[in-house]
Amino acid sequence: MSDPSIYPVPAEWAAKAKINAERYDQMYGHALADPGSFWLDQAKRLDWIKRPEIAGDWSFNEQDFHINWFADGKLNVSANCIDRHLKERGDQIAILWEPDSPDEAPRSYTYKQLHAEVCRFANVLKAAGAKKGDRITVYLPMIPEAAFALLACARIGAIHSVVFGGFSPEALAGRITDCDSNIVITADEGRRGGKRVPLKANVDAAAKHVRCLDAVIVVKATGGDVAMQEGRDIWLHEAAAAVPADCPAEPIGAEDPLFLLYTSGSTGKPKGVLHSTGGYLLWVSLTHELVFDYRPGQIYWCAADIGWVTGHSYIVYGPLANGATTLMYEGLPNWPTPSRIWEVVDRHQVEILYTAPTALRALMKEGDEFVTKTSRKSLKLLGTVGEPINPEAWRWYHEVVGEGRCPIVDTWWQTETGGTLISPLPGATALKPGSATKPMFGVDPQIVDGEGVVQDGAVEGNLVIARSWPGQMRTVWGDHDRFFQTYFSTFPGKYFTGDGARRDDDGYYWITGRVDDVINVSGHRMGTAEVESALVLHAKVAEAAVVGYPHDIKGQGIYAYVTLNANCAASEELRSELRQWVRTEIGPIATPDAIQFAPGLPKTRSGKIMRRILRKIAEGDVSPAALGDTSTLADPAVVEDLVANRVG
Ligand code: 6R9
Repeated sequence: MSDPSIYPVPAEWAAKAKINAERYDQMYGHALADPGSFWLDQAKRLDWIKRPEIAGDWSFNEQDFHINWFADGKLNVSANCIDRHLKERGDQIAILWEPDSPDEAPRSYTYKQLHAEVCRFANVLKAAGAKKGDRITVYLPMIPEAAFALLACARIGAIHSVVFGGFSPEALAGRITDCDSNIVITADEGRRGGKRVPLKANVDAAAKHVRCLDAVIVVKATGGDVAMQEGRDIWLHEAAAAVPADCPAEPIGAEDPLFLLYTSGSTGKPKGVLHSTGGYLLWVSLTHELVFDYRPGQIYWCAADIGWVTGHSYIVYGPLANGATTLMYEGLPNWPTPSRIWEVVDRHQVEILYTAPTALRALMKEGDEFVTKTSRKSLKLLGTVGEPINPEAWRWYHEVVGEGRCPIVDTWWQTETGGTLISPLPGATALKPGSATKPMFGVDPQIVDGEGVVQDGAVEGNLVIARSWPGQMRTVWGDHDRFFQTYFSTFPGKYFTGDGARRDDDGYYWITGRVDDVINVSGHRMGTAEVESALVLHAKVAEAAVVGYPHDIKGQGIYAYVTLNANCAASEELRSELRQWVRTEIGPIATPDAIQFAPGLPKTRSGKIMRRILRKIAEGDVSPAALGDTSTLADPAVVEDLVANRVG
């Protein structure tokens, strides 16, 4: 009884939610049967300067490859996220900001105030020479000005390229150069977990390797000492005082670019993923409203960083397009204590919380009392994103955090997809821990085998999407051929996600992880996520990462890196216990060949485990050339420990 494998839609959700099961089926059917009428109807949720008369016009085939949505429409994203709300909810809080330190006062901006901030910011950009189509790099901490900057770019039709504030000067320089960006927006310093991040100094260091830069706009965030270069550097507050208060929103074609976002460098050189204006905004607005069942007045918190796509789509654009109150948090989930997230929830009476499994696992490891000593009574709905959530973490989120009261939406999507493609809708979808469940309207997922043959029924394979959806990326900046090759050439005529997935008898999708992480043991395909999930079910295991490595007899063996809970000691007994544990949980073919106890796993700053490095260590190939660039890791020292203590 305590661990059901399916959680039905609670009766009150079925009755009150915007979308119930029947409506989901009806809308899902309509979107596939008659996409033109479905999407032109959905387009009415946005304010258009010129309403579109055509919806999707696309082909994934090489001969006439193109993707357009609402191409004859014109709109402005910033006007949709701000101006159109002024009449009805000008005095409602748009952005609620929680600073790094709990001792500091939160700040908030109503829609009216947001309008004023964004207009001035847009005029500062214009005064600095920015024009429609220019690329503007945004290298900011999690402060309200980050949202203002994005919306100011959108207001004048400039293309923003946000670079995560944790990236090094080298990484920043590479991204500035790749898109030939002429303006950088930064701050004196950032703050996270009580530490200062020298953002302006990093920009100065990056600028030495960059030739395209004309201006650096600097937000005074901490008041820390920075060097200002005459003729190039501009204080935002000084420039803002010198420009007009109003800035008309530029009419922008629906297919004109809105932003560029470089994907993390785990495979090859980072790609500048380009999103366009109309289709993207429609997608994030629709999914934000329906996946979270958002109601005006609710306090909504997406605990991501604006440096990742989740921050773009679900801190800024989706919520603000819907007139929401969106909470932005500057700091870390576990600082100064592992209770911080829950304290922020209580302080601001957050009703909807959206976070990543990695954060949940880290907090879970600290013990329940950090959660249970807070109230959390305001919470109504919980969400996750970023990686498969193991059922154990799902259940902890559901039982301990949500006290069994809040549905969990496990949203599967990618930087490339713009917004959520597969997710439960809380009033429509019964939940299964670890499953992202069902596709959004218009999303046509298929599972194909290695040859691209579509598989029916309950099956596991490569996840492809057979049709275009409005929020889809439009190109890789500067390399349209790479866009086609990366996503449309593996399985011709389809968008290849790079993920593996299983579909069960109920038509639910279970993402098994990146396909490049699938291990083939003695001819059996196995999701690394599956083994990891089994390992973390063990009471002593906090986190696990599993990779394949060459094995003489089996083809590939299973190498497991295991982080233990606080106060649990590594031992040979525990090692064999864990091997036996996985054997019983999944079956003998899943038994790890090697288990390495690791105090920490190599993660990107967005929390993704760098499997490339783990695979190399498992293979015994630990030369610097093999390990590659480890500078983008949250904690590069982790790698040294892993190398020193590898097993086998
Ligand atoms: C939004 C985001 C994309 C990759 C994706 C997949 C993994 C994201 C997931 C998930 C299982 C979920 N992923 N959400 N896997 N369940 N709910 O994270 O974008 O940083 O581009 O990562 O993340 O492997 O392909 P991005």
